[in-house]
Amino acid sequence: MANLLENIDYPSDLKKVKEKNLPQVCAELREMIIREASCNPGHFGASMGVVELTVALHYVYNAPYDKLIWDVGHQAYGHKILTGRRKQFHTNRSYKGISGFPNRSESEYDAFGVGHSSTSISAALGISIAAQLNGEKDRKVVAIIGDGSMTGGMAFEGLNNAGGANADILVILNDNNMSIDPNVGGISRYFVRMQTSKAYNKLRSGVWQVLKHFRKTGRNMLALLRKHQHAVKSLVFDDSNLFEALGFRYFGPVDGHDVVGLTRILNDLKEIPGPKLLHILTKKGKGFIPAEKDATKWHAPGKFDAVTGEIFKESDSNPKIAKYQIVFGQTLLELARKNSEIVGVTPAMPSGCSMNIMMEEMPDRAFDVGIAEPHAVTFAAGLAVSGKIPFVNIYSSFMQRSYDQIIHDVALQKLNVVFCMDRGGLVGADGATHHGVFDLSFMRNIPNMTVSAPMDEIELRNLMYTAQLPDKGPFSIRYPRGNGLNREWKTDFVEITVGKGRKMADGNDVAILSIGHTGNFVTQARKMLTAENISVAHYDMRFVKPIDSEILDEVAAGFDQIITIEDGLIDGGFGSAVLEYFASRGIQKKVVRLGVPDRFVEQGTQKELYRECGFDAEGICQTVRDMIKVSV
Ligand SMILES: Cc1ncc(C[n+]2csc(CCOP(=O)(O)OP(=O)(O)O)c2C)c(N)n1
Repeated sequence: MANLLENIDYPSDLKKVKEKNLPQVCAELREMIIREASCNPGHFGASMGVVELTVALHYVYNAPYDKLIWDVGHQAYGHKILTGRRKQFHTNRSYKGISGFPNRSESEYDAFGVGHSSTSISAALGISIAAQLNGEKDRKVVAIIGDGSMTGGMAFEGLNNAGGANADILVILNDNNMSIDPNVGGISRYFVRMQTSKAYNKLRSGVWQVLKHFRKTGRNMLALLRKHQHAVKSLVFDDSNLFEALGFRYFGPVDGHDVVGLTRILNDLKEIPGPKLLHILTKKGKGFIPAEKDATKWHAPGKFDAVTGEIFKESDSNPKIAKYQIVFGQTLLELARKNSEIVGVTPAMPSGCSMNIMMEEMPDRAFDVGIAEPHAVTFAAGLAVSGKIPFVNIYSSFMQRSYDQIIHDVALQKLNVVFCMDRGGLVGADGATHHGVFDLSFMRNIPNMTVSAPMDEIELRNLMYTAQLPDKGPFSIRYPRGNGLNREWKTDFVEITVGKGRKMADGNDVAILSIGHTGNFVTQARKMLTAENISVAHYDMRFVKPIDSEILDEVAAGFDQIITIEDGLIDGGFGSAVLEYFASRGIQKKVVRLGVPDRFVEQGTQKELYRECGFDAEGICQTVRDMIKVSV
């Protein structure tokens, strides 16, 4: 049969396909995702798992009038391909290309911008209530959320509100029993029980009653239920069901890989008013055997061979150079071996931040708490109140979720919690939702908080060592995505004096103050500038708070022109801290602040984005040249 996908640009084209040919569309969609993701890497397993659901949704619903809201959005590749972006899909996640996540400015089919988890139900409720207020009674609103994202508190806040509001929304729970790592906690166990327990294994009479109300369409559902009695279990009106208790009508669990079955169920559910939840069972990575076998590895595998499934090493990967996350993971374990009070906390990112290294050796002392950043921080506060020293590792952009918990539960009580923020700074292909560019700004205005950023992985180790020494109080350490520098990083621990930076190089013309890994750009820039007979002093400040006043006084005394550089938002960040220090002492100097400007930066490689923002080595050189030119 001719290729069907080639003729599908929009859902209107998909709707012309005969129902019996939908499995072929799914096969072609899968093939395209494999082909594209193998050479242009991104998220993989999640999109593969929802191919049938995606096709069924666009077959049944009338997007963009009907609103489909993907939670996290890392599973929306099929949705993108079916909604006008098939021909651009090869630019997925690349500079100036399409975003790896649903993005309202990219397409009217992307009903809500996402990237962070557990927002879909709240957003769907808002959209549904707005439709009610606007008199758009026929508008359908669907939230699609994974079992991992269902562990996030916001998902429950949304369910609670929606159940009480009697809003007309459908929540589809895509249950593949996985987060990035295996899903954790009571909810995850509950979902497994729902699939296996005898109580859920029989068809309840309620389902027949509900569906009889909707006779014409109901017949489809009944036929499907009859056909799949072995696999399809259904519950209706059962208060022992969590979702029912919250005010939702629960349907399922059903086979999420039966595309025809799904279209029929969705057609039925369209006719049922009020809050409904359809529980579907899928396999992450479905259709690509290596991905089915190791879902964690294939969450975002990088480039791979589309036939053999061999995952290629990153082109810049030097086996001797470790990623910052590995240095964090190994160092945490080393410290935990020496200090029995140390515990580890990660909200659903054990392999992402490498806390799995500690988990393997010390399963009792390292905790995956689910996709629950606010909870992770307050849980750590509880541990700290009892004398433990928690290392909470949260990607910088996800830490935004925990702001009140950091202030109210940790800093206000001056607790010894160490916040390790991985992916601090521009992260690259994940784009605007994931850039960790706010943390220096939002951490430095919290009383009691130490705010630090290592220039390299040895500094990271030493900062981690320092943070777990007695009475350090709340201590944040942020480091970037990617590789460190030194070949031999397993050095002996050295305590770093809190609030002390270091002079890296002398110079006469301009002083550059750097924080974190941007110091390495300065090192490169100095080499280029020295060749031009321009002499630049360089200080690695290490701490944004407390800031090193001795260095600042020295710089103020010796230089008229100063540059600050940070891989973070300029406004309110490190450079602002320097300016505030100078202003408070009446010091008037020309200070140029380099970093991320006051706008959202899209996706690209980190290199491309550093360039765009002008704080890579070339950007520094240019800034220095311009300053010198003006002053001559
Ligand atoms: C607030 C937040 N924390 C962490 C993440 C990182 N993250 C991306 S996908 C994912 C797992 C999601 O699991 P699930 O919802 O079950 O979807 P699946 O990948 O299994 O399809 C996590 C933890 C995130 N996107 N947002």
